[in-house]
Amino acid sequence: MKDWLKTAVFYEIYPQSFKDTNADGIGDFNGIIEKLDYIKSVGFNAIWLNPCYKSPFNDAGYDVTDYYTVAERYGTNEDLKRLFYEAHTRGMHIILDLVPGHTSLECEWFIQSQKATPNEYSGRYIWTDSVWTDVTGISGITGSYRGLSERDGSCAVNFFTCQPALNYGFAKVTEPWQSSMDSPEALQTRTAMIDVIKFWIGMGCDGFRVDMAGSLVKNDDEEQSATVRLWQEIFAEVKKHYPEAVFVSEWGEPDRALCAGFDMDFLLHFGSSHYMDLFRTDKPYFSYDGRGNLEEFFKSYLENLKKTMGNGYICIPSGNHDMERISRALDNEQIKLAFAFLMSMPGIPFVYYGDEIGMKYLKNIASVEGGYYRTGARTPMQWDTSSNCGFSAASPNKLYIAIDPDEGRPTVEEQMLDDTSVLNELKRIITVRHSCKELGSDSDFELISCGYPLLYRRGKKVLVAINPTQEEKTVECSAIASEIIYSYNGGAVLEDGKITVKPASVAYIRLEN
Ligand code: TEU
Ligand code: CA
Repeated sequence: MKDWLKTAVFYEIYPQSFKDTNADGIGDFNGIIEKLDYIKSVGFNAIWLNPCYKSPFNDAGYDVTDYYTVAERYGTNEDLKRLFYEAHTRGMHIILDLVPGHTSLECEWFIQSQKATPNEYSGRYIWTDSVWTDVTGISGITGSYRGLSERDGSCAVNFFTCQPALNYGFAKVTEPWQSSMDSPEALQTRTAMIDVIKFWIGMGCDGFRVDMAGSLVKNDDEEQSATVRLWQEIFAEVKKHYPEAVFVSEWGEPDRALCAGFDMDFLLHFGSSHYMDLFRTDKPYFSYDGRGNLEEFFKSYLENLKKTMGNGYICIPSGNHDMERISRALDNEQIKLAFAFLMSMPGIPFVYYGDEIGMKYLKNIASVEGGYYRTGARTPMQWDTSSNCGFSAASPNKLYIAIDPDEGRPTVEEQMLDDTSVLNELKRIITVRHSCKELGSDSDFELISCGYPLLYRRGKKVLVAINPTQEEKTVECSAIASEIIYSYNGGAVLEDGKITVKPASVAYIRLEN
């Protein structure tokens, strides 16, 4: 395990919306470089960058045209290299987004693959042997691209219609047009993707977040064992050359993902994690009325933790570019408590850009680049009170997505000056995480109670108590306090076999032996 990962706190950047430095209305690499000191000042020491490769942007860049060249709108490969360098000089790390499951329709591989004459790329994608034979009903395939190619066949797609699925083979081959996992064409796809990984790591990137990592082998079994094997084989090759590279999967099944060789996996809005119960259901746990329920969340979490301990990390994100923002259901006070939870859990925390100031989720705004409901969580970062909130010097109608029109919108500048802001509270919380080894990624986790208050012990010695409700909560607790490491809004009192947690407050308490 790479050492830096053990103490990592990640910041996710959606590059389109972060910081524009050439007034074209869209964020760029230079903008990220400009803001590295800010990112570091909040306590983040690692960054995940959403896809920044050449693309028609029908799905915000998750439709890659050229895996080896960055999109002009963000800068050049050299600029990205400089971003890696600038991050490294600050002791920070950067991972890129790898999209191995599909390309855009404009990718040269797909253009070649659509030709009637067989060529090197004919088997790069999943094609049936006739346009009249469709590819529906196979696990891992979401639809097809039919009747638009010179080649007689239907091509499987992985997500939107504009994302033809790359061919890593089928776990169980049931039709003549399906490739096995070890067929030459499936192995060639695999090699092509390994080359992409090697290229960027060679350029100085520290690893990858892997898009739809569980989707690669089609017609897989319930346990996705063929996809697990595929990744094990990919990592065996990559790690021969780059043992230090780190990989986090968008899989949502930590047990499988870590067994496949990933260093970490996300809990997400899909899968069996009950992640949504924390901050995003109609009755999220982190709300004042105390009607949330984390039993299912912890049932799944503890099982996953047991299966993965010592083998990699579970990542609980504050949100991401695919979800409504955490602020949709939580106000700033509740967001502070949510951060106190995220930063005191095992594994690696991820914070989505803008969540650190409680940026709003904008409902019902027009879809941009295939975002649909996700667009409301992708609006430009709000830096200050200058024009376009300091995001861009372009005229407002040129912006990638319009700025939140609410005049009360939060900004970094204003929150930095306000000691009671979400931003300053998060800074304090991350500082505590970095300075207390019991709160770190690897240390032991013991759930004491998941009602109200939420109580758990980290590294045997530190008790975390969180009460999101508006009433004081008292429960029995036999531990003995030695020192309050962190408290917010009154915190908690632990004495005489009881703990009382004040309304809407949190405490990290060091225990006596
Ligand atoms: O997402 C995969 C995915 O299934 C979801 O996160 C999805 O975007 C969401 O559930 C919609 O409701 C990944 C990327 O994170 C996403 O942005 C891409 O659109 C998708 O893959 C295709 O590459
Ligand atoms: Ca720009």
